Amino acid sequence: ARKGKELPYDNYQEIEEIAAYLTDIAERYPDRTTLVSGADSFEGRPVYYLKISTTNFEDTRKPVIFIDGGIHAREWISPPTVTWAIHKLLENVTEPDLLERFDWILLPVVNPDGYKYTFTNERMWRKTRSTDQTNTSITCPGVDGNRNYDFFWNTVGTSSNPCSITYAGSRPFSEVETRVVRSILHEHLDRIALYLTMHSFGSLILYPWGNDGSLSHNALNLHLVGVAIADEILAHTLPIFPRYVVGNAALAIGYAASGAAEDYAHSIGVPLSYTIELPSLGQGFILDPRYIEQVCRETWQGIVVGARMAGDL
Ligand code: ING
Ligand code: ZN
Repeated sequence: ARKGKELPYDNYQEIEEIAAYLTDIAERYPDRTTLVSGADSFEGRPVYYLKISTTNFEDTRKPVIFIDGGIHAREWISPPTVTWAIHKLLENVTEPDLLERFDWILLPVVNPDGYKYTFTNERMWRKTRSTDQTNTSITCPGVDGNRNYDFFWNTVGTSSNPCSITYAGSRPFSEVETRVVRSILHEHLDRIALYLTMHSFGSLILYPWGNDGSLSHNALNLHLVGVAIADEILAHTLPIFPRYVVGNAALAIGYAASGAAEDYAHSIGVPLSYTIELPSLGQGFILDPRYIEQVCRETWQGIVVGARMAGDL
């Protein structure tokens, strides 16, 4: 294929650049990709995801690997790890087995409005940018996307106050952006083998249940695959980065929270479902752009191992 638009990995990727990249990729790889806008965001931006399949996505029975990013606006290292996966599956294929064995769904930015807002207005914005009738205070827009899923919704680690950064929303799936993820999960539920939702920060691989610290029926496999991903990342990381810790979400991160994507996906039947907290270097959500490519590379190596194990279970 001709060389197309390239996304920066030495600087953070703007929402318009990601959209242009996805459009260009879909044009350059028409027989392997389908670009879908799951919906328009609250402010009218497309919530894009790319389906990748070497056969026909709709009539194969291959297991699906689903990865999303950018649900939390300020966690800027998350979207490039998803666009890097697209790059590695289409433009720089070093693991052809992953293309043959699996279909892929890659959604780099779940929350494009919030993401945009962190570039233009407020670097530390976390939530969506929606307002509604119940969210009376127009001064406090936005819902925490990772508290908005329908799993013990608004019961722990959440707030009913629209001005809180962990506002759960007026009801489960009040946000059009989380409804896009819900639709993908349900549409392909019978074959999603692995779901990863990319966050920062903390160098953690978290698995259910995040709402109460209890373990699921599949906890042994969740832990086993999580440790394998962490070991692979460790083998490819730099010594300056912290070592990944793998564990139950509530216990490993130190607080319980309901309505998270990872818990919801597992509760409806996705066997392997994780929140990945990407690394930072002591400045929280701010990671020097010189490390973006390194984090993308090591995270991809972890995804490779996770996918292969998911396919073998
Ligand atoms: N961390 C996640 C959050 O939404 C999490 C951690 C995930 C807690 C799942 C509980 C369940 O708070 C970040 N960085 O957003
Ligand atoms: Zn987050």
